[in-house]
Amino acid sequence: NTKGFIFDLDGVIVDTAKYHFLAWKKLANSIDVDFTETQNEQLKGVSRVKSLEKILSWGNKTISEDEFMALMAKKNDDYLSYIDKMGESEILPDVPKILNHLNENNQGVALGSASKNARKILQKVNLISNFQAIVDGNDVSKAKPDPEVFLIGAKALHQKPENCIVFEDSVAGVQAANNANMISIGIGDKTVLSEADYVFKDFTEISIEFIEELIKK
Ligand code: G16
Ligand code: MG
Repeated sequence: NTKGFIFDLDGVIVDTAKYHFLAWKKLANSIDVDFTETQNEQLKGVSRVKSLEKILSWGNKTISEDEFMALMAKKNDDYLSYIDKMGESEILPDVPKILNHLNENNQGVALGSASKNARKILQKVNLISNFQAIVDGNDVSKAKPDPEVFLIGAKALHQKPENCIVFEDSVAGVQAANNANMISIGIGDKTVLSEADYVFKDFTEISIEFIEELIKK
C-alpha cells in the first residue's frame, strides 16, 4: 500500500514563524505601523504579498507599487538573515522519525508550502533528500485555502487526492487539505484546528502505529 504524505513547512517541520514575526515587526515598525503576535497569527500560511497587504490595511497605509515591492524585498532580506543561521537543531521534535519511517516504507512524501524560501530552508536543516516532491510558493497561483498546492503535490507523487494525508498547522492549510479531498492532520491547538480530521499538539504525539493505520486505510 502506498499513500501520499504532504507536509506543510512553517509550523510543521520547522518553527520559522518566529523569524517571519521578527522580520514583519521590524518592517511594520519602520513605517509606523504596530504589529502584535496576535496579528502575526493571521499571517500564518499566508503569502508574502497578502501578508504585506494585511499589515498596510491594519495601519491604514496606502503606498505606491514601487514602495510595495521595496518593502517586500526588505522583509525577505531580513527574514533570510535568520534563515542563513538555521541548522538541524531547529527541526521540530520527532519530525525526522516520521519522515524516515515513511521513506523506509516507500511512501510518497512531498512538501506543500506557501513559502518561496522552502527549498533553501529544507537544505539548511538537511531534510531535502527526504522529499520526493517540493511544491512551494513559486509553483502556485492560488493561496491556501485553495487546494492547488496540495493537488500539485498529489500529482507529483502520482497519488489520487483521496489517498493523500496532509500535515498542517494553519486554519487555511487545513481547509486547503479538506478542499482537496485529502485527510487533514492538524498540528497545534485542537480548538483552532477544529476542522481537521485529526489534531495533535506536535509529532511527539503521533505514533508509528497511527502512521501504519493511515497507510493501510
Ligand atoms: C509560510 C508562512 C507564512 C509566510 C509564507 C510565505 O507558509 O506560514 O507566514 O508568509 O510561507 O513565505 P515567504 O515569504 O518565505 O515566501 P507555510 O505554507 O510553509 O506555512
Ligand atoms: Mg504552516
